[in-house]
Amino acid sequence: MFIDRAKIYIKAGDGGSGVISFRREKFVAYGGPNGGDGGKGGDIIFTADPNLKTLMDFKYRQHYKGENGGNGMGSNKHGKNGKDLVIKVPVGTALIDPDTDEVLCDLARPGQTVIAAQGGRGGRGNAHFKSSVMKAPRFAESGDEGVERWLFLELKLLADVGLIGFPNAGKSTLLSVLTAAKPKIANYPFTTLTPNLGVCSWYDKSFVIADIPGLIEGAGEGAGLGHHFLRHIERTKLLLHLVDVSGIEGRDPIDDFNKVNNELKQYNDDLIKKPQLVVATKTDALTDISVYTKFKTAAQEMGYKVCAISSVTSEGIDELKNLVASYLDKNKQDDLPSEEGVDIIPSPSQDLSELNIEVKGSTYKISGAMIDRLLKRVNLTDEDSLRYFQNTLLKYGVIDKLKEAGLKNGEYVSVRGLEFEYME
Ligand SMILES: Nc1nc2c(ncn2[C@@H]2O[C@H](COP(=O)(O)OP(=O)(O)OP(=O)(O)O)[C@@H](O)[C@H]2O)c(=O)[nH]1
Ligand SMILES: [Mg+2]
Repeated sequence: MFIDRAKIYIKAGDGGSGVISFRREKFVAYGGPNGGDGGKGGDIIFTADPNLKTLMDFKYRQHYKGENGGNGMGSNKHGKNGKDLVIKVPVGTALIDPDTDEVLCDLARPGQTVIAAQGGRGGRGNAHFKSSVMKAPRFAESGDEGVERWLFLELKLLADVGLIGFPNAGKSTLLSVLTAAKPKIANYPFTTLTPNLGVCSWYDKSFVIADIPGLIEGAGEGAGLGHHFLRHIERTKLLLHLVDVSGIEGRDPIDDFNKVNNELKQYNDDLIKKPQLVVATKTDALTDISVYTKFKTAAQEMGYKVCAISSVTSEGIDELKNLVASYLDKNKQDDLPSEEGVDIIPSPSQDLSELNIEVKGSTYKISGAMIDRLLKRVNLTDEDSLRYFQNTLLKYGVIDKLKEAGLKNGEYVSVRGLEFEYME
């Protein structure tokens, strides 16, 4: 299993502010409040897209932000809601909390969608705060801030294509030509000891290729590097079977081809049934063209399609990419059911019941997530706003908790540096 990772920062849009406004009409001396609400901030949404293969895009861009909601307007007009930001990720991407390593969501199915950060609620306009005691509220709420957080995106890469063949057939060289991978290449057998992976991009398609160690006769009994590494290509959709046809090493390509297939069969029956495209390699160094033509005819007679390439001159490379891309396109796996409905990841540190009270003499300092949220909505220098703030503290039981902590008439409550005298 190979893992592709990226760390990104997401911030949902802030809610728009509610507005303070009063009706102004001919013959109506004191019109009532008609300030509209702010719009909601845009969410950050992830969706699993089967056309994407890697997290490459996220290496270049790290910050993602949802649109802010518009402010409310007079005449009870609601502010515009911020646009959601939809981020497409490959199927199989997990969203992980970098602080706790907790998997927040595993986008395993095509089309699966999750809201990873919710946009802030729009603030309410002053039309909401009209009551029998407050006929003309000169107060409106600010919008809530959108959720922001860091996320790890993690994708377990599964190769679409596996490269097989004898040692020195040119597998790692071909991987280095088709992809940005830089595997070790050398003119001795078993250069590759552990699988290498690369992503080949070809026009609007991309596919993952696995280069594995070479196979020799008797690998099933432990010859060479054995054959346990074949598990890395068990889930590929296509095998490229590389055969050196240059004749430089004096080998018989047909014999090499059959021996490798024999080892696949011994490993398991499914592997030999996997579709193979035969790739004749090192055509730039052909010593005897009849070696190649004989091999080609033999492979074709066995029912294989043969493609000839040189990783040195690039001859046949584009044709090979076309063949692989169109094969994968025709054999797309549509069998995974897609998922409907949208999940929501709870926002971090949103325990609104959290309340800290610190007592210093006759001053009770309060703080916590709920107080922070409330403070963002109000303007403490405005009398109506202040009254709303105090009522909310009462409504949510903050005053009761302060009393439990010992608060008495005439003592002080302190919030972010502002002090109020408490009067029952
Ligand atoms: N002339 C020529 N040489 C090539 C070509 N492709 C690979 N080679 C050479 O063949 C040798 C083996 O190449 P590798 O890519 O390491 O072969 P491999 O199949 O990965 O070998 P193992 O990892 O040992 O199984 C190296 O010396 C390469 O430079 C080619 O198209 N033309
Ligand atoms: Mg190699």
